[in-house]
Amino acid sequence: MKRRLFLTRTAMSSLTALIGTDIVFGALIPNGYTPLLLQDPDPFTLFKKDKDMVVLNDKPWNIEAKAHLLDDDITPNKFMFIRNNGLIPENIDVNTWTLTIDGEAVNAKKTYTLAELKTKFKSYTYQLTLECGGNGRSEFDPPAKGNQWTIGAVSCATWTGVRLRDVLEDAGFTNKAVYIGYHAADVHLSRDPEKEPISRGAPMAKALQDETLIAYKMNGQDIPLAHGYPLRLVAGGWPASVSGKWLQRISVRDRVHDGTKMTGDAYRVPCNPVAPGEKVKDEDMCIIESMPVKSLITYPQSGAMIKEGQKLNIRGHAWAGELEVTKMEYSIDFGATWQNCPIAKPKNRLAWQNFSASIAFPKKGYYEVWARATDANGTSQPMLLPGWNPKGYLNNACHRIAIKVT
Ligand SMILES: Nc1nc2c(c(=O)[nH]1)N[C@H]1C(S)=C(S)[C@@H](COP(=O)(O)O)O[C@H]1N2
Ligand SMILES: [Mo]
Repeated sequence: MKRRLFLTRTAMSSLTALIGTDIVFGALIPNGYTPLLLQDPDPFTLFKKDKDMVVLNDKPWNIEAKAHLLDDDITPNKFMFIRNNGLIPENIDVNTWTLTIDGEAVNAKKTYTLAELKTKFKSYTYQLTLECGGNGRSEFDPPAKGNQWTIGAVSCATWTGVRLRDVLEDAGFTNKAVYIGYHAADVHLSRDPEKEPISRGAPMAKALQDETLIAYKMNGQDIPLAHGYPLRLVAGGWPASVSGKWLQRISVRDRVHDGTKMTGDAYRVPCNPVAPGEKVKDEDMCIIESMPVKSLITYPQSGAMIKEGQKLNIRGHAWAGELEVTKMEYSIDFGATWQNCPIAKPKNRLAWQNFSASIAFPKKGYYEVWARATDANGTSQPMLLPGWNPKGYLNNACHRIAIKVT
């Protein structure tokens, strides 16, 4: 009798959350036995990801999409990349989960339960582009350390939650406020409770934007565990590292937030261009803010074949951090000439935009289709690689697919 009760109620419910469905005979699991799914975790089952997603690292979990998997207008969970700096929190209890607002620039710290957040404040839904600052890192030379993301560390889901601004105003902040910093429940790889895997933030101007949310739903449902259940900061258009998952505390700082991965080479790039491989002084590094203009051809998959005389229909998405994409072009001659193609308006500010084109090829053979977006400031994507930086951030080079006309 006793041996069957080793799993407490909370341990059982977090197991259930991890597996994503009821463990029907869970109460009968023998003492000391770990369910198979957890013995040898298969990330696709564990996180409900598509089998074509690519696992870059399992400690911590880092999983990316391929371009053609990102074809949906709104990215479903199964195609959404996972970027973890530490270990996913265990034993999440939504009944006791709270969010605390504290820091040098609040008069008094204030704590909200999940229920208070959801009932006290108006909720908003926005579709928001989240791209990892290191997306595209694999192409830099000399290579940069870190996950070798190709092009799949970007998503554009819908997020529902309350405005960070409304909560900060309710808590009350002083005119000393400069920056917010988040603190979360994930665990440092060393399991040292004194260390945070990551604690980043944003200047007050970004924190107070309409679209900056404390979200509790993704695509209309509870946020999946790997993406920050039960509460997450979402700051679209900025490096996704600003969007703190498993959010527990926000500090309103009287200085630029100095949490883990706010300093040194982390999420910072040389303020001015440097030669590849060059050492950059700390004071010459700048924090990444709005992400650069970029686009992806999500249909067809690279390597597609068409018959001579047929037209090729392509489609994809383009985004530009805080800005809108105002021009979209494609090239079939390795960037020698470019043709305009239609680009749709975003669903809301900070959402990616859809483009499509119908392309005719002059004769049989091998081609590449390159796509290039231009933002409202007139800045276009570089054809091959942007400026090198020590950690390989901000690669917004044109996406390219191979096509064979037979
Ligand atoms: N608490 C916490 N928040 C986090 C991270 C993390 O490791 N821990 N990773 C950040 C980084 S670097 C990125 S790119 C995004 C990834 O979000 P996703 O896994 O939901 O796609 O989450 C950000 N928020
Ligand atoms: Mo990231």
